[in-house]
Amino acid sequence: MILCPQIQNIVFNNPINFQTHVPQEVHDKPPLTIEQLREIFKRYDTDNDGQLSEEELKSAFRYLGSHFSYYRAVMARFCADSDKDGCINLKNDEFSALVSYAHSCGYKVKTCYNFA
Ligand SMILES: [Ca+2]
Ligand SMILES: [Ca+2]
Repeated sequence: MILCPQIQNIVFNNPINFQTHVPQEVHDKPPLTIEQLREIFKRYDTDNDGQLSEEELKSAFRYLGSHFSYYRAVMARFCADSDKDGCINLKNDEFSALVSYAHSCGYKVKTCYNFA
């Protein structure tokens, strides 16, 4: 490709750094609030039994952007499943404990750069 000298000058003196060029808005996303997390988890009770099963938890964490949704689902049950039935009850303290746990992970408004 032949460029006129003026263009060449611009191109070679202003290299674009693709490694560090991440759109600014990705960094500016605020973390999800407790209220937003509650709504998201409720949506993932897909069989509407008032409980979040392991599969439903994994799907919710995947939606939140977790690359380790299995681990997060295990940890969430460890922190929140107080009656140890394997599910998170959406109608009692288990749900609040789950939401606090997810909140502590600092998930942000959906981006593809969340590696939590
Ligand atoms: Ca369910
Ligand atoms: Ca339970």
